[in-house]
Amino acid sequence: MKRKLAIAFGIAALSAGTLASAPAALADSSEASPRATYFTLYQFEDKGGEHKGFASGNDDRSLGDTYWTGTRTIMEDAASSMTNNTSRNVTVREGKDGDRCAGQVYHAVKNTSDMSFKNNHFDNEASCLYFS
Ligand SMILES: [Ca+2]
Repeated sequence: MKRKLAIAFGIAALSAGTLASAPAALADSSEASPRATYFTLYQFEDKGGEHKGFASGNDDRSLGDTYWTGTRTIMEDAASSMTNNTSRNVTVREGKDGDRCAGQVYHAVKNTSDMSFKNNHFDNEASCLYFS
């Protein structure tokens, strides 16, 4: 954590070219770092719209009662892109069979992003996810 903040600060300081921007740089890095270790689903392509991050190992077997962050909008069948910055693969599926995930499968490989689920035939399908 501290190392990542230091790196982010260093980059921000370099691009700003002055230490006068130090407080702003710290605010930016603290905002970015929580998502760095999350599997994040986004409402639209290209990481657009609402988002929701899942900490590594934090399975959610029913997105039918999960809200996009900061909203009262259910996220089931509405995700269109993702970033998986965790060190674990995530399996996302289109449906449920009792308490189990079921139906079409989407594999979110660790440390990858996918800017569109459309070419995976998985746009607006995500209903259930678990880390492996
Ligand atoms: Ca894709």
